[in-house]
Amino acid sequence: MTLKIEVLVDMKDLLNGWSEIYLGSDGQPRYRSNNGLVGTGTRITRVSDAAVTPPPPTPADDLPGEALDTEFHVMPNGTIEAINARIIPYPYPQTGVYPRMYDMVVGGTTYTFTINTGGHPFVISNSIAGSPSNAGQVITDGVTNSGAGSGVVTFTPNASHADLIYYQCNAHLNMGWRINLSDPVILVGVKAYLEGAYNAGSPPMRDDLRVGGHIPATEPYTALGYTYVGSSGGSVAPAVLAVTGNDAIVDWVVVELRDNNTPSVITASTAALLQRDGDVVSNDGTSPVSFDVPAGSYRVALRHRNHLGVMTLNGVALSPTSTTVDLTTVATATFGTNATKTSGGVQVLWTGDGTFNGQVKYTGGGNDRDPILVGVGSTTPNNTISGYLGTDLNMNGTTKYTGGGNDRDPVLLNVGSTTPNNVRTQQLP
Ligand SMILES: [Ca+2]
Ligand SMILES: [Ca+2]
Ligand SMILES: [Ca+2]
Repeated sequence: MTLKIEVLVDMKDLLNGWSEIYLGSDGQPRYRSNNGLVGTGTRITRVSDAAVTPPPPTPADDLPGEALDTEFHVMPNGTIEAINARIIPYPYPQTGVYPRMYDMVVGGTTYTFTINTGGHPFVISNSIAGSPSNAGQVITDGVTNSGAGSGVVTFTPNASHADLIYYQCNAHLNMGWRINLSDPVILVGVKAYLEGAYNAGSPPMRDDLRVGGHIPATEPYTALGYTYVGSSGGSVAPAVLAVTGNDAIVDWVVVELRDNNTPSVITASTAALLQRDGDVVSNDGTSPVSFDVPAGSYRVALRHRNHLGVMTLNGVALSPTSTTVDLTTVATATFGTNATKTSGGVQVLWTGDGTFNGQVKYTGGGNDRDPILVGVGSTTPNNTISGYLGTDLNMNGTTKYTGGGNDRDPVLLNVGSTTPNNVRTQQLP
């Protein structure tokens, strides 16, 4: 959805800020100012809402006769005002608990503000106070043209924004009001096995990295050069890594939602955790992975730091109800050819990409074998080293070049034992 909102200087109250803007049950925008002025249409334009499926309205939260789905509020003036069918005593405190407004500013959606406020620069802020207390509180992440007094400001909320933020005049106190950001609206329950941690035919996966205390508290992919879309990585609490059994954590992974029509485009991505039984969960260790994007069809991709990533061939309809995407079965078609490996009757992600470049390569420049040897020491090939290392391709906490259970053989095996010059390439567009 694109929601276009015009913020005009004559719609604000000098003491109390811009007027309240909301959408009525007929989908038409309305505004009302602190002096009781109610208007429709001309100043507020909803460009398109074709992609939006609003959550069902809660009658108690609605204005009489209205199914609100977007509201921007300003401080009221000196009277009692009914908002969402409740009588709210005046004056409002500037902070504190308010009757819950309908939260419909959705992460991942771009909102367009057309600004014509003269000397009142328009910003999105973490503070309700406004200038000068607004200093350092202005949000620029996801905002274009912040501070404009005229022209267009766009705001695309993402997961790094707080649930409650504000739009503000950046030159005056108390001119602005709150924006409620909705909670993540998409849940996805990916299931997958990593070959390196999987003993063929005998699930669940091993959690040797966790047992050895090697899994880092902060996701590792940023450090490997991966750039998240719409999220900022994350960390895991020690208690989550203390869980044992089938839901014990095997490693960090990345879940990507890709554009269904142009699957080379990553719409959103986030760090997540993989359990021994294959469940990919959020950083709390148990919940499905969530994204701040509208419901719809997405290709779902899974990445791992030393395995080849994989993506569904088809779009998956995702919604606030978690949808399972089981990459362990051939029944879930995947993009490309042999995107996963069959092992013990299930599909597993190919191990061997210790360099995280999308290729498993045994010989030649940029191969995945040499870093193993370099890691243990080029002149001491029988040496082993332990830790959270990309070169630990069988995910047992140790990097080993020679002898039983080494990390070199999986590279050769996955390019083809008799074709060591082959390169196996990740099947992602
Ligand atoms: Ca599980
Ligand atoms: Ca590689
Ligand atoms: Ca190893």
